Amino acid sequence: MKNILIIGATGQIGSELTMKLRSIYGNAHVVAGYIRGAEPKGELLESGPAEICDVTDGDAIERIVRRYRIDAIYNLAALLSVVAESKPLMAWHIGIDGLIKVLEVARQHGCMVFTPSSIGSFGPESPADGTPQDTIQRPRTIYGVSKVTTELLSDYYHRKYGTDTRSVRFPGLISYKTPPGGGTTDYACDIYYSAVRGEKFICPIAAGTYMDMMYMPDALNAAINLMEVDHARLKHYNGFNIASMSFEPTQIFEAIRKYKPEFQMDFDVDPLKQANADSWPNSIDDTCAREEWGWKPTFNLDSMTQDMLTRLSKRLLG
Ligand code: AKB
Repeated sequence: MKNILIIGATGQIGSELTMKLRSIYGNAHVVAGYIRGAEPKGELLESGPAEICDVTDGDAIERIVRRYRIDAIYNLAALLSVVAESKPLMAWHIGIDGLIKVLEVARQHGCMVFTPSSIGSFGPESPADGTPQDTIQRPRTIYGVSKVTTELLSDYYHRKYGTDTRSVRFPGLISYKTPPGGGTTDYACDIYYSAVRGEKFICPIAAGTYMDMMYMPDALNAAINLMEVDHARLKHYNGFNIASMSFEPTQIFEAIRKYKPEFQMDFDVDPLKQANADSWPNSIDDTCAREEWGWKPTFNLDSMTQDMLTRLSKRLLG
């Protein structure tokens, strides 16, 4: 990767990935692609090039690829699982009509492409514990259907045209910088905001519901390390399971209580989020990612909690 385009650079992953890639590849070599209404601000805007880049506009993507001699695209444009369920056509349009535009430009210009998949690509028939890399994927949400399609379409371009497509199945991502919006796993981020603000947290996911989660620094390393690894080492290309921790609401609550003993939590279960969570794995098996490209997370629930509380306190309380 020499010149990189991030589509969706102002979103939860994009805002941090863009800055991290700029620190590795140089500010001028990483273009922040955004849509109107989600303009970059602050250091994201000031530290490097930024271009309007709607994922469904193939001509715009191609113009940017030519102008900056792009050879790698991180395609992060997507609606998260809960929003997608209320706007299925838009979820498909952004996720799949957009993806094929990106893949076509990549095919014509020889770019690598990274497009995230998710634990939401699994469904109730997938084995729930230690969900294997290659197993049944029959999700019941439009989000999951579009993520399985993302994996298949990316594999198709790889086999048919030799386009270098790669991806991971992200778990719920937790970050103190940009909050997620409209996902099933958002509670695991929101709970820290309540804890730092001294508010009682109302949890929308029932006690005992396990899901895979990951701290953002590990997620960024996964996206970058997979794209940097020698192609010859890979047997899978799209949809690598990656894991670092799996917990249920009471466990994250207790992890926070260790540092904030006064913190309180109650439950008000959201039926849609709960249905999604119930249909997703409790914990996935990431052996293939570890073996094929050396995936190794660095944070667990306790070290993430310490870091989140410290950094979020600084950000919110000064
Ligand atoms: C969501 O909850 O929609 C996402 C995901 C796990 O893909 N965070």
